[in-house]
Amino acid sequence: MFRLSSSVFSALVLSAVAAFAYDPTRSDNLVVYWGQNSYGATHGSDVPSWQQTISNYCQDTCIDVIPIAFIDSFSGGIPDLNLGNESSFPYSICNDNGVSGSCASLAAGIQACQAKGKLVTLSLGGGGTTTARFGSDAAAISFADTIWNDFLGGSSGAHRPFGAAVLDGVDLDIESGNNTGYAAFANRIRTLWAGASKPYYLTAAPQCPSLTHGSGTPSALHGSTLSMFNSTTRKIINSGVKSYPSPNWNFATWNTWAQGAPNPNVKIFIGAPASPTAANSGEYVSASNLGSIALATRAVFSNFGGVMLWDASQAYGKFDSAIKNILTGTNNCGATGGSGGGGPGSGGGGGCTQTYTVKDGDTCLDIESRTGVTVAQLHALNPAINSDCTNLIGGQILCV
Ligand SMILES: *C1O[C@H](CO)[C@@H](O)[C@H](O)[C@H]1NC(C)=O
Ligand SMILES: *[C@@H]1O[C@H](CO)[C@@H](O)[C@H](O)[C@H]1NC(C)=O
Ligand SMILES: *[C@@H]1O[C@H](CO)[C@@H](O)[C@H](O)[C@H]1NC(C)=O
Repeated sequence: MFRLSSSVFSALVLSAVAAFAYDPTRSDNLVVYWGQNSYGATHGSDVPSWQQTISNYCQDTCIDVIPIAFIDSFSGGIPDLNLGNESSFPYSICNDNGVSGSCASLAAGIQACQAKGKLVTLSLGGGGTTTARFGSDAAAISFADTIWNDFLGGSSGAHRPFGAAVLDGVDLDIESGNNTGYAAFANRIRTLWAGASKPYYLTAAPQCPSLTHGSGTPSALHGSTLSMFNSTTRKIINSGVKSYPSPNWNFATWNTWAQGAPNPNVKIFIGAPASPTAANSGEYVSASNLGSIALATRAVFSNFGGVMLWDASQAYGKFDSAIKNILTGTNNCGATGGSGGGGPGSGGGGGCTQTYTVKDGDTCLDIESRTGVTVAQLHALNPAINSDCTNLIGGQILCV
């Protein structure tokens, strides 16, 4: 699933009409991880298109939840924040080692995202790390206190990397190690935010094609998942869309578990890479294929919550809008004014009177011949299309 530099994976949210903010009752929510610059990790020379700051990805209505990835080390009980290319200034976003850092400038962007109804959470773990580990339940409980004070609603004597911004919850993307501490961590942090003035969310991406460890490659978090989510309301699962509908696709098993769980409102999302270069080889499926999988899954399973994508640097303005519009059955998701900011492709689809849904393999010339709209007009109407027209994605909705 998620790697520190490149990778793939999993599951989460959604609903029926255009949702312009996260809504736990819907089944068309879209979760997009941000922080690791998966584009930069695979396109080293295209520096201007590397990951932008978080506020750039909140300018349209496609994304509902943004987990910040990752706290990739728990060593010594100190949360070390790795946001990708942290040492490559000026395209580094910021760096914070849990004691001091340079991430305070993100606070305004995080708050701007939240003001639009989006959830911004903190993801712990990541695919490449060997230092996101708890040695004991006691260490995990202490770490929950630290995360609460440093990033969430607590404050006692804390070093706060994002200053006054109060994140909306915690995501656990634990892909190696053993199960020690995760249930204790989850129970402790739920205790800390119980009764708080705003809702907090706990999610996990346990990368578990199999609930019973019978097949696929479950992550270290897998064994802790059931007890962790006994009394929470949200959940993310790594599901391996490439294996749909077989041999390891077991959404039915998870849905059955969710319905029988102490909290039957737990939501299960399908997680997936937003680009071939955001995944390990062979793990990518196109937006149109993923959309079909999501709609077929939602039609059958009541605990389906939506789709989760890795990551913003490759999803924004392309795959994210394509999937969101498939989930909502509209073309409403897109830029809401302004230039749409940086990032590889932005906006798209919002507010046009006529649309065209890109087919896998389409070129701009194909679209011109199908719609009569010239390539130049296509570019003018859809600023997200790059000059060579090489960034079209099946399922993407264009103005024509
Ligand atoms: C940062 O970008 C470079 C590309 O120049 C890439 O090699 C590296 O993996 C990236 N690091 C992260 C953490 O994304
Ligand atoms: C689980 O991992 C932790 C952290 O690496 C280690 O301290 C502990 O001994 C491990 N427990 C088992 C049962 O392997
Ligand atoms: C959580 O629920 C599961 C399934 O009902 C149960 O097996 C497990 O013991 C529970 N764990 C906790 C910590 O309550």
